Amino acid sequence: MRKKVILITGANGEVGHGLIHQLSGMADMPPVIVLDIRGLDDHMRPRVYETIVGDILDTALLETLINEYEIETVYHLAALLSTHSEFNPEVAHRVNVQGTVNLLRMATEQSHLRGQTVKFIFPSSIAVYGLPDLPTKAAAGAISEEQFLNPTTMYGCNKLYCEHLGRYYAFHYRQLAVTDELYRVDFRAVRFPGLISALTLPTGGTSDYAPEMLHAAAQGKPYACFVREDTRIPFMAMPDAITALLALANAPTEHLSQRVYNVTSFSPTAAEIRDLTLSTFSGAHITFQPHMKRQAIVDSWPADLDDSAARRDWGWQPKYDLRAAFDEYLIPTIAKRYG
Ligand code: AKB
Repeated sequence: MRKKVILITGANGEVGHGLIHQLSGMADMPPVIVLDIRGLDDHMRPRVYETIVGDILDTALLETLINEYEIETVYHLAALLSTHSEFNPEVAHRVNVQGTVNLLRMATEQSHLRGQTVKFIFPSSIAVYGLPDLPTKAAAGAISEEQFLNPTTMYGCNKLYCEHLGRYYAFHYRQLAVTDELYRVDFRAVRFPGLISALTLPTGGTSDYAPEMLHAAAQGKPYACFVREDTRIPFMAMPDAITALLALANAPTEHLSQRVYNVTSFSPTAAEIRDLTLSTFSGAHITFQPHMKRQAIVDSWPADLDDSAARRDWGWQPKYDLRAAFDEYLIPTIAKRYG
């Protein structure tokens, strides 16, 4: 008998840590195994059943995993983020797209082996959107899943294409084969806004200015924000992002009218984030020195998202609005973290 498990790829990132915390505290959950090229931070290891240091491009390794375990659900978090990806787009494509194909293929094979569909949960991103200019962005308001799908970054292109791949593997994989595919993957994706965690800092993203500003202030370090004060994109506190992943994973299939969902919480300007940061860390030294090329990326992302489909289909409801995110989660947790 192979052991039933949940697999998290890219588990040593900030979403991975949050997800492991949450899953390891839940009753009646299969144990978690993690796959990350960097391994897993020591303090997280007791929370998981096995840590595999490895690459999602290593198909032999993925094959070994499905022979050793019965994987019920895959949370495929491994990815190179938007800023990082622009420095080496082809590497990003390999990791973000080929890596996802490898995992989808593995999950399909696993579905056959266990005679039951494997759930495949995929964090997509606001980077799939591309608004042509600031007046259009201002006029567009909260945009729905089908609007402005013209990403300008390799990461955004990768995420959008992987959403299509997910739907393909879920509904059309090997559609011309002589024998019908009895078990395909159960693919579900959320398009995340920028995420802000009190415990970890992201690396290589373009929405990173918000968490960077706050973490720098908490440590008494000066921070030069790389976007203009009036820059507005949607954000979410990390606990809500984990709630969204788990709620989507647990939603009854018959409730899902689509496979890719927007989720969002609040849409502050960079100046509003600064003001809230200063209201606690009054001595913080925050300046604005826009990096024009990173600014252009953020300007192409929407100011707000329409997440009504997620609210309707699987009861999505963020716990934290902007004020609550700062007062009840970010400030107390971050203050404790840096003493
Ligand atoms: C990034 O900035 O690349 C990510 C994202 C918006 O998906 N945080």
